[in-house]
Amino acid sequence: WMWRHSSEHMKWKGTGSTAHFQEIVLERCYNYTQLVQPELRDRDCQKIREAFRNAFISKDPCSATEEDYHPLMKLVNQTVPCDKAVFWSKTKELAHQYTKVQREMFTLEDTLLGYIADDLSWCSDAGSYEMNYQSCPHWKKDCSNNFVSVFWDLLSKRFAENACGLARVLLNGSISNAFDRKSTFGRVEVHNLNPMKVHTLQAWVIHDLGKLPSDSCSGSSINDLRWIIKQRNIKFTCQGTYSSVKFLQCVKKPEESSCR
Ligand code: DN4
Repeated sequence: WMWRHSSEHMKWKGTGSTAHFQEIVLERCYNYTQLVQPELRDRDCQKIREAFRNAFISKDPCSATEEDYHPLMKLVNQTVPCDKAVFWSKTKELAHQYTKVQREMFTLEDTLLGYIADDLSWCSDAGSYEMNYQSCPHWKKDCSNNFVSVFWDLLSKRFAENACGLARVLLNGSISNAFDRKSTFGRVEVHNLNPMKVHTLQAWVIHDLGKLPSDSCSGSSINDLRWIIKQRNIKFTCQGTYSSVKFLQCVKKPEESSCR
């Protein structure tokens, strides 16, 4: 047992599969399709759970490919209405608070597969019909083609490809590079917006209340983004404050002087 434990199960540097992964996937799927977005009520959650599992079970956890997830993607097949997609980078909590209030807007995690997988971890081992609950490959320290990273990259790519009309992105002005070319947003989503479908990318650069901003619409990282987007024939706009988001921040910190 000691040998199995150390050399077989703790071999990766990332957190292991989430306990009760299968049950959580099924429960989230039913919650989403029956209560959150009933227009997807005909999706088969048992099949979705099975296709998700089949994508990675008994496979080498460092050899994931997009094809592994194609059956799952095909089962779900969801589109987001035009003008409603919200991208984010280093602003996950705020972006989700925003779409929770603005119910018609969608981050990736407000689509079925993003909702199911949010904050979960999953992997197996070559030839094993079990999940590995001890450890999974860390995307930086072990391998980038692990099943979690490939899943989010594929989902992010599709989310961007399907966006239409006005697209929005919530960026973090309290860090030095609000736009980071190496983030999923900078590496995948920006390059997969379709100029035939998306006319404008609107950036909101939000900074923490009561702190001086570290980056802004006129900073060099946003200029990078502006340049990339214009190069792709999409209009770019940027604003440093956005009242709807400011109100959300003020709900959490009503004592802030800028909230009075
Ligand atoms: P970010 O705030 O830099 O990263 C968001 C989360 O994704 C963090 O927990 C990152 O982990 C993790 N992450 C980023 N890249 C990878 C990767 N290659 N493999 C595994 N985990 C990764 O923001 P971002 O710009 O990278 O990603 C946000 C955008 O991409 C959004 O517009 C979403 O549509 C989409 N997305 C969402 C998720 C999610 O909901 C994940 C990836 C992409 P760490 O840097 O803290 O270790 O979880």
